[in-house]
Amino acid sequence: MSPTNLISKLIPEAEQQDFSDFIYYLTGTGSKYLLRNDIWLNWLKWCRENDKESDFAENSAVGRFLARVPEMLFPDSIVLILHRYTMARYNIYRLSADRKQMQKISVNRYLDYKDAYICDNTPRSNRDALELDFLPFSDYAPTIKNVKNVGNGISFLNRYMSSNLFQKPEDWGRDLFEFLRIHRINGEQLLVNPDILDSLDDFLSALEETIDDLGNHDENLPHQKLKPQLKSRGFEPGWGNTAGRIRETMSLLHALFYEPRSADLENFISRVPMISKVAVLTPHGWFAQENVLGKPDTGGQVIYILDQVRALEAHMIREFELAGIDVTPRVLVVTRLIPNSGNTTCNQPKEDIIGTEHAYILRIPFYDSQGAIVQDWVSRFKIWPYLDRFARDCERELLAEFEGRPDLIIGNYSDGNLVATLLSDRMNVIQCTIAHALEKTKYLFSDLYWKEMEKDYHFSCQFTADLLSMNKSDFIITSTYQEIAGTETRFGQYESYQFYTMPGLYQVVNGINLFNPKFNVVPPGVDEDNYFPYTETHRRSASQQAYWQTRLFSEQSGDVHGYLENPDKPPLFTMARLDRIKNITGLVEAFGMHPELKKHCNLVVAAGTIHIENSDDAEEQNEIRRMYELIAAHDLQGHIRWLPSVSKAETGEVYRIIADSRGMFVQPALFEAFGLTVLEAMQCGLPTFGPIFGGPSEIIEDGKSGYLLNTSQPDLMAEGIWRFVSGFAEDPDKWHQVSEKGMARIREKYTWARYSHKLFSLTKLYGFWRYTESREGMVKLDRYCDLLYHLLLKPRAEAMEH
Ligand code: UDP
Ligand code: LCN
Repeated sequence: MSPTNLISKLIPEAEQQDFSDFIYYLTGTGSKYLLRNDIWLNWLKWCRENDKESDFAENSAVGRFLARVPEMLFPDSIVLILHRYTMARYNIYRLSADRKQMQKISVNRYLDYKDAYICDNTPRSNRDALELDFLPFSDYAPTIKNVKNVGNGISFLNRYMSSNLFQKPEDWGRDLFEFLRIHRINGEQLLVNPDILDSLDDFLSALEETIDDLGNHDENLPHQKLKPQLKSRGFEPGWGNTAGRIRETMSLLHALFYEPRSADLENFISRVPMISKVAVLTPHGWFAQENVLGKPDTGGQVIYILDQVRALEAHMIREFELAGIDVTPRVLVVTRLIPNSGNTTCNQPKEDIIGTEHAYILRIPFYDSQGAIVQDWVSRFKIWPYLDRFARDCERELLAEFEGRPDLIIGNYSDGNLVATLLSDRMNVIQCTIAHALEKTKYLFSDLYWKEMEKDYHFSCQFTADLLSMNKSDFIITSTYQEIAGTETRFGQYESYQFYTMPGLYQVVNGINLFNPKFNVVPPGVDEDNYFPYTETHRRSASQQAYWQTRLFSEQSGDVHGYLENPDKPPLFTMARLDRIKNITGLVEAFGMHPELKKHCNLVVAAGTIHIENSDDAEEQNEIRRMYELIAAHDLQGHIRWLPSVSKAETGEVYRIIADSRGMFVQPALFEAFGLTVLEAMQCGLPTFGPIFGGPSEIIEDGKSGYLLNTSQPDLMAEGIWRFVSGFAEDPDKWHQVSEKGMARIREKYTWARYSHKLFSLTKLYGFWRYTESREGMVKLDRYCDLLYHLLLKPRAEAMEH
C-alpha cells in the first residue's frame, strides 16, 4: 500500500500553489540543507517579492506551517521537511519532485537520507550505522505527558510519589520510614533512632504523641531543652531548632502518611538536613578567582560556579541552623591543576573561595598516557583523553578530603558531567547535571559535518559524553525552559539530542526523553554586591566611577583603540569574549552599516584585546583582524571605543556608567546558551538587547523588559536596535520604562537564594526517588552506557592523544 498523500491535510488547497512556488524558489537557492532561520527569512523575502499582503507571511496556513519547520533537506529533486508540530514532537515529510505529494517518513529513514546525502559515499540506506536508542529505558520511569510541564519535573515527581504514598501506603510509607531511619550526617544518626523505632506502626504512634506533647511547649523553646525527651521517644536531632519548628516538621510528615497532598512531600523533604558535602566538577580548568578571563572557554561558567558555591554554602548553614544540628557544610570545586598557568593560581592544589567559610577549589593534574603531568592549558575540545584517569584521581581525593563520600556531585559542562557520571557510578552518589552550553546547538551542522570538524573540536567524543551523562544523571538543571524543549518555533538545546546522525559514527534515533521528570529549570542569579541599579548612588564608589568614566569614553591608552568625537551621545555597549559565536564583529558591522545609528549613538566594546600578538587563540585572532577591517571599512573612527576585557569586579560599575549616559547593552551572540551578561546589565538598569537564539529569548520579554534581535544578519540587528533608539524621540521616557522593567524582571526571577533552595529540594526529592525507584531499569541503562563508554567513547578519546 502506498503511503497517504498528506498535502491537502497540511496545506489548504487555496495555498497549495504558494507553497509549491515557495519550495521551488528555495530549491533555486542551491542550498542542500536549510535551517529554520534561513527558511523563514527566505519566506519573508518571497512574500515581499510576490506582493503578498502584510499578514500573509505570519498568518497564512503556509506561514504557520513553515514557522514550525526547523530543517529542510533537498536531496536530488525531492524535499524532506522536518515539521515540529508542537514542542519536541515531530513529523517528517517527503515532498515529491512535482511538489504535489507529501508523505510521512520515519526518523530512521530521515537519518538515512541525511547520511546518504551529506556523505556522498555512504550508501543510500545506511543500515550499517550503529543505532543508538535510549527510548526503551524510559519505560522504567514515569513520564510527563503535557509538554507545558516539561522542565518542572519536581512538581510532577512530587505528585507521583505523594499519590503513591496514599495509594500504596504499605510500600511507599515503609520506604519513606526506612529512608528516614538510615539518615546520618558525618556518622551521626539523625531524625530516627532505628533501635527504638523499628516498625512503622511504632514510629507513627510516637510521632503522634510527640506532636501533641510539643503543642504544650512554648514554640520558641530551643531544641537543646527538648533533646532528652525526644531522644527517649526515639527521635534524634534534625527535626528543627525550636519546639515550634520540630512540631511543624513532624506534622508535615504525619500529613504525608495520612492525607498526602503533592506539596507536602517537597515541603517535608526540603527540611530534612541531608546534604553537607557537595562536590562540584569542572575539569577543563583555568578555574580561579582572578585573571582567568581571556581563555576562550573561561567565561560565565566560572562566574556561575563561584556564585553558586557561595549560595549553596549559605543555604546549608541556614538549613542546619533551622534543623537544630551542628554540622559544617563543605563544598569543593574540583578542577584541573595546570603547572604552566601564567599569572593565575591554577597551579595551586588548593584555593579558598572568597566569601565562603569552608568552600575551596581542589586542583588535580591531568596525566598523559606515559604517566607524565600535562603542563599546559588544554582547550575543552581536547581534554577527552585525560578524563578517565582524572575521574579515578578525583574519587581518591574526594574520599580523602571529605573523609567519606560526598552527598551530591554536580557536573558542569560536557567534561564535568562525564566525570560526575563516572564518579556517581563508582561512589553511588546522586548526580546533578548542568550543561551551561551544549555545543551541538552552538555549532550549526556539527553533527552532520563532525568528520570535517573532528580535528579541532572532537565532537564525536563530546556528543557521546553528553548522551551518557544526560541519560544517567539523576536530575538535570537548566537555566531556561528553552534550553530543554525550545520555544513554539525554535529547537531546544537538549531537544537537539532527540535524534540526529553523525555519518559514519552512529545514528541516534532516541537520544534523550525530554518528558522525563529529571529536567528542571533552575535559573541562576547575579552577584547582588557587584550588580546593583545605577540609581543606588550611595553604594557606588566615586573614585571607581571617575576612573571608568574616563576610561570608557576618553582615556588615551595603549590598550584602547578608537576615540569618540562626541562622547555625549548615548553609548551602545557590549562586553564578551572575542570569539566567533559572541558575534561582536557582527555588532560592529551592524553599527557601521546603519547611518542613523552611527549619527545618534556611539559604540563601546569591551572584548579580548586590541593587540593581535597578545592573543594565543586562532579564533580570537581572526576576530581581532575582522574588527580592524570593519572599523576601516565603515569609517568608524570617532564613533567607536574598543577596550580590552574588563576584570570581573569592575564590570558592575562599567554597566552603571553606561546607564548614567542613557546607554544600552547589546548582546549580539549568534547563539547564547544562557547569557549572564544579559542578567547583569538588566540588573544594573541598562535597557538590554539580546539574541532570539538561546537563553536571552527567555530572560528578556521582548518590547517590555528589553528587546530581542535577530542576530544572524547585521542589517536585521541594526534595524532592531534602531527601532528602539529612534523611539526615544517620540517617547523620551521609553528608556526609563524599559530600564525599570528589566530590573524588576531580574529581581523577580533570577536570584541565587531561590536557586539554592530549589537545588537542595531537588537533590532531596530525587535522592528519595533514587532510593525507592525500581533499580531494574537503571541497571539496564547502566549496562548500555557502560558499553558505549568503554567500546566507543574511551577508545576514541585515547586515540586523540596520538
Ligand atoms: N565578563 C567579564 N569581563 C569581560 C567579559 C565578560 O567579567 O570583559 C564576565 C561577565 O560579566 C559574565 C561572564 O564573564 O559574568 C560571561 O558570561 P556569559 O554567560 O555572558 O557568557 P560565556 O562567556 O559564559 O559564554
Ligand atoms: C556558558 C555559556 O555559554 C553561557 O551562555 C552561560 O550563561 C554560562 O555558561 C553560565 O551558565
